[in-house]
Amino acid sequence: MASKLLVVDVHTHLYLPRYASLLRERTTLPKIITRTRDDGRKDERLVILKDEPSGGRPIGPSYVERDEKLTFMKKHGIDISIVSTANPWLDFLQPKEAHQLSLQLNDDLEEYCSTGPTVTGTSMKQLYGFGLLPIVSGISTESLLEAVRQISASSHLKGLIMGTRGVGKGLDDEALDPIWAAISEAGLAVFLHPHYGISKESWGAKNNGHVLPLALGFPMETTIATTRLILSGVFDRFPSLRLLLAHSGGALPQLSSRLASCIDHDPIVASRLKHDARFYLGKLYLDAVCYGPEELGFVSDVIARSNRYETGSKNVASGGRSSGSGRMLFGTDHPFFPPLSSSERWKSVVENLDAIENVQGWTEADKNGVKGGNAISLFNL
Ligand code: 5CU
Repeated sequence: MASKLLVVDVHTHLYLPRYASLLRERTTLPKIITRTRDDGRKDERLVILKDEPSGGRPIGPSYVERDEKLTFMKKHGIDISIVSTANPWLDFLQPKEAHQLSLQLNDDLEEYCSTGPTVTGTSMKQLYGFGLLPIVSGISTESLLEAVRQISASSHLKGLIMGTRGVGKGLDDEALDPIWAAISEAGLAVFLHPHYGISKESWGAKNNGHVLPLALGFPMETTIATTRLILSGVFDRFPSLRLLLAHSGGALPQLSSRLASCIDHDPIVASRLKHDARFYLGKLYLDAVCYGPEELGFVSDVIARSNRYETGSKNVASGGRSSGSGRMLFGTDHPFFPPLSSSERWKSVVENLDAIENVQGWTEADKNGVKGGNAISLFNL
């Protein structure tokens, strides 16, 4: 019962020291650069996205130091964090280096979590992690499977974080079938997270900083990658695959009926799928990083209605908003989007917790589930 009251952050990032050192050594993107300010002090900046305004964003200890993560958690009442390496993971490396580094970083992350503190009064740790696969172009299936086995054997790693490129052709590439099979069999969750956004030509010539790529490009990338997974039949072939989508699944919930209609009008695609596209949304898990109660309520409804779209189900009623909440999980996106002063509480935490609190039709138990109970069940903490 106590577990229902714990707050668990499933969307919280880090760069492990080994990874940060690699970024510091690099001269091409992604990289960490050091600038000397007017007052002579040195200042590190992280450049991970193409065409970043003002030479990247400040990067401080919050990206790397475990104590900073724990201080942030304490300040905001977060009991447990499932931490993951932030984008762009190993995407920019050659297969050999990606393979070696994935194994090292997974070991580093296991140690980061296992040697951390315990939640008072429980046997649960405060830190768990999502590991990394060396999922880059040219990698062998065996190297990917080796990383899946390693993560599975690491008791504090509860899944893995993955971008959308796959081994070069996206996640709907059949070459990944043995990986989906191994991940499903191991009972690991996959946290699907964007990095590339969509083509910068879409953003026009005005300087809008990071707003368009982050607010729209990131979620659209997740929307497209997940839709391609649905269309490829991955969820029919691997029905126990547990996929957690960043940023509440982007635009997919809003577009899911349109998607179903387009599939209906395309017999070749329709004949590939066992169910109406809307059914598959009920197989997903979505973080609750969308900052507004109305958006969370809507996403919850879309998950709740999914059972109506299972082939063969006749006149099944929607499960109701409450039932959709069971697949939604609180997150912060820390250490991205920091406040301007160090004494402030982070808006990304305050707004996402307030949003959960204010969803119409969610009971106290639903809200506690989204804040932490669902994560405790999903990751078997
Ligand atoms: O601010 C950003 O660029 C990001 C990012 O790159 N990754 C992420 O998870 N959140 C924000």
